[in-house]
Amino acid sequence: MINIKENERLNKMNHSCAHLLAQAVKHLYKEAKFWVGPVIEEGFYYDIDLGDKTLTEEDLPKIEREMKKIAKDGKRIVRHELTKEEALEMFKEDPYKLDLISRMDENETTISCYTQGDFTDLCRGPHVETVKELKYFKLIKHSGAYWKGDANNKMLQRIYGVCFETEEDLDNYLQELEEAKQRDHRKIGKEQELFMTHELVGSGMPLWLPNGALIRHELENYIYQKEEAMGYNHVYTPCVGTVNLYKTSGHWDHYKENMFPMMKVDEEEFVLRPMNCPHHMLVYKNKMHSYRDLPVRIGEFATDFRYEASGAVKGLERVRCMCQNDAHLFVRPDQIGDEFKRVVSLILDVYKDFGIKDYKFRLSLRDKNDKEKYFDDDEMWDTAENKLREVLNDMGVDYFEAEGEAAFYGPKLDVEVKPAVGPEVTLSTCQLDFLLPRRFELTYVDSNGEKQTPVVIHRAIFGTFDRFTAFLIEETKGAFPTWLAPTQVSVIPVSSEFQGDYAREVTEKLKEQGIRVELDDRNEKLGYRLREAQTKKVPYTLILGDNEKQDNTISYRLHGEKETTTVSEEEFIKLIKEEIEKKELRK
Ligand code: TSB
Ligand code: ZN
Repeated sequence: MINIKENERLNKMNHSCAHLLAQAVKHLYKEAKFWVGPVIEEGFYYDIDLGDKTLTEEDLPKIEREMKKIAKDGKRIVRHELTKEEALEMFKEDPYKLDLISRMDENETTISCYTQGDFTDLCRGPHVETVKELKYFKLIKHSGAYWKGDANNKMLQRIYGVCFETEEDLDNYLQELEEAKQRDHRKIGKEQELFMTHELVGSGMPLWLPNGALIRHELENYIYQKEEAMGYNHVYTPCVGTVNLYKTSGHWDHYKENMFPMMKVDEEEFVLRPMNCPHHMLVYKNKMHSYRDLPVRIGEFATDFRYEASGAVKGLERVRCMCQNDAHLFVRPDQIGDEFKRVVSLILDVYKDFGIKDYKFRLSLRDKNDKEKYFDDDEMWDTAENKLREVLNDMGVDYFEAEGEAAFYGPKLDVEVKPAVGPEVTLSTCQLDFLLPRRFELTYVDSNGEKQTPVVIHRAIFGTFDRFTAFLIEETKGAFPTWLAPTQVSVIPVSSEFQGDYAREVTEKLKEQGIRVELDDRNEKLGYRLREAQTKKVPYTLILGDNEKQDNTISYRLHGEKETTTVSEEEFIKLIKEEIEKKELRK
């Protein structure tokens, strides 16, 4: 989708359209007061105080009609400049504008306003010449938004919209938006019974239903095998730790706002863990290590809890209870490059297996001025950051750099992907850490018999099973490759009366072969049952009629295709088992 913020002309039009929206709202709701109306990647929004009124679905078309009316009238958009005093006087009845004016830069002596007809808004501009230029726009949705994003403040009404130069552009955009909605993992997750949420469990705490759990199980087996082959040792550790554990690691000082609050049990103070590194440090420390044993690779499918703002939680993509595909690799300084390279290769390998092509590597560095978040040791940071850069350049991997995105303990390489709806998120991550091994006083004995401190690489290939599954649902639009599909084969006798016994026999045979198969011998029309298998996106639908029964054959139809292929039972079993075994992607 086009990034409107980055397109000069569209940016200007969307900004003007935000003013047009505000003007229309003011016409309809006299008491309306306006906070800010910025242009965003997807168009624009305006945060508005409507007193006690909460917008409903029916309000948007009304506001849109008023916008059209004003636009048709075609008033010019005129810029004026005021002194700060004049502006304070002009907006003296408006606490929101007064707040904005009072926070303006000391050096800003003049303040600009834009007027169109009966409406004036404080604004830096630029704008289009006249509202007549705004023809092809649409209000997309509305939501509540706390003033300044602070839950202690008043909830304002946010209206989102978008504006284009031509009708065709707007239509294309709306169509893309609709397609994105169809791909949204929350929608497919419900339709295919992959996961659910319940207010009694809590927000950001999804429950994986049997179909989703099957997918997750396959993902676990897949990555476990890869990691085992690469010399990882997997452990199980508790999803709580004491406050002291997190004080030792530094999370208590640097990560507390992302953690659930402490709970006291007898004399011990516990927290739900937000990360698994401290536990793995202790596993490493449980025995002596020689330089020859390194790298030591400790992996775990580990449950973590993080405080995510209630407005930020989203399906499986951003949750408060998550399971990381985590590992901590304890290496000698001379092994950093090689081990980091192996992790990046594993990421590339996994993405290839899943057919993921649309992603970006982000090298996340510290913000040199933020001494509070990042521990203060320039040399350590520079060494770590340069090392990562060097390996990436060496591997010829494309990446961009982002300051201020590092973990508090070190720089990292993140893989960024774009969900169907909403901003980019990180899937995989690989992080370099010189700090935690020191804080836990980890050692290994070098070739001279001296104690040295190892370096730790934190890495999560899937990130979390939660987020990866969300991404996979959207990538595949719910049509999972056969090895992952909760139901791999749907067996449909043309008539349950005449071919029901044969269909049951075939179903049993496939089950014996470990294939996830469902028999649909309901007394429903064939067309209806075929359509349902299509909607559920089952990879193979077997249609068994008299011919098939007589010849002991199978006619199958692949999801999304019309033609049927007839093969012997053995052939079918061979072909589907091979496809599952090879973890083939859908064609
Ligand atoms: C890799 N200590 C490291 C670990 O060893 C760590 O926790 N890194 S992390 O904070 O970046 O988290 C790992 C991954 O979890 C992220 O890359 C992201 O893919 C995933 N993740 C983070 N927050 C959430 C969340 N709220 N919901 C779902 N997945 C999340
Ligand atoms: Zn970690």
